[in-house]
Amino acid sequence: MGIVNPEMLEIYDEIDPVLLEHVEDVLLNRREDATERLLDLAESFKGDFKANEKAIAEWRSGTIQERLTHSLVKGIDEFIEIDVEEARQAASKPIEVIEINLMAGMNVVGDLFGSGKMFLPQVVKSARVMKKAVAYLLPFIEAAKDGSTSSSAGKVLMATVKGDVHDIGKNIVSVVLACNNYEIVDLGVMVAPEKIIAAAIEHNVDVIGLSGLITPSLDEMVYLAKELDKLNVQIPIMIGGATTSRAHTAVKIAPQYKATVVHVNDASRAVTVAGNLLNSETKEKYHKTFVPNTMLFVKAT
Ligand code: B12
Repeated sequence: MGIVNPEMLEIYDEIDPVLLEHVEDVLLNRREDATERLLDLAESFKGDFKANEKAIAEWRSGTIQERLTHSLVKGIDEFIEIDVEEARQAASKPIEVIEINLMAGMNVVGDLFGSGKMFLPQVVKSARVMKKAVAYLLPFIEAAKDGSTSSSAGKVLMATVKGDVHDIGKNIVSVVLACNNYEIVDLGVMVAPEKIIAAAIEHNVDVIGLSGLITPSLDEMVYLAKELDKLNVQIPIMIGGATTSRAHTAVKIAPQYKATVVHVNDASRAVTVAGNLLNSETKEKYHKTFVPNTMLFVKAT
């Protein structure tokens, strides 16, 4: 038995096959000379800065997407700002770097995590790199804001639902909305339904934005919709986050609530959807597109 520092763990599939064989020989007691062989091999790693430099040079020579994905998967923050800047210069809008490049990298992290090839502490490192990348982009997203309107476009409550700690997506949506003159009431993560309801009423918000990335969050959203309905609240809801879906929103959440519930795929769409929800004509249209019997729901555009 051994206790390891999981932050230092390699992704199993990516361990050098020769090293892996030598280590497994020891751990699984596969050969008589396993220890000596591993010690011999260890000598070749000693002070091997050149090999390290070579490895860095190798992944640094990849495409911008490959480099960003590598940094996210490995939790390396050393080059993230340089690469994000390069991606930003190539993109037509700074938000695209998040929506296209960084999301692609996080999806690889998600897949590796989902298939047991990455562990939680490694994903925490990835999340830190993602946050650093987003923080770098924020001033640019803000600068891209249309300065023509200064009055508030509306008030949006944002919260990650009870039991769920994921906040990267929620924070991005909050920033994007704020850059478009929405006033944001951010309640943070793991927010109890009672707190969301009380804050929505107290701040008299125009839209409630709920984020959820784990399966139990879906039930939380259904529960919250029911509770809001019981209180006869009429504030439209935007649903977002990796595990939420158009189908779940239409079939499970929307029927619980008399006001409009819209599923929003990504941060860039949140602005248009919030705008449409505040416009009486388009709001009505969203509401009517949900037909319970046919389970039809038109995706937010
Ligand atoms: C980073 C991460 C973490 C970090 C979170 C750090 C943080 N501060 O957020 C840490 C390591 C803490 C973590 C923990 C866990 N995680 Co996690 N995590 C992820 C990962 C890899 C990326 C999530 C992310 O940030 N993506 C990037 C952001 C930008 O994307 P996003 O959130 O989807 O947001 C975008 C849109 O969805 C939308 N959006 C999001 N919210 C909202 C809200 C509104 C209103 C609107 C309009 C739009 C909107 O806009 C955003 C930008 O476009 C995902 C895998 C994945 N690919 O999603 C797993 C994942 C979500 N995690 C998962 C799991 C299982 C867990 C744990 C339960 C693991 C464990 N065993 O403990 C815990 C959860 C603990 C808890 N109680 O919540 C699973 C969930 C599976 C499921 N169906 O339940 C996933 C899918 C991984 C997997 N494939 O298994 N995780």
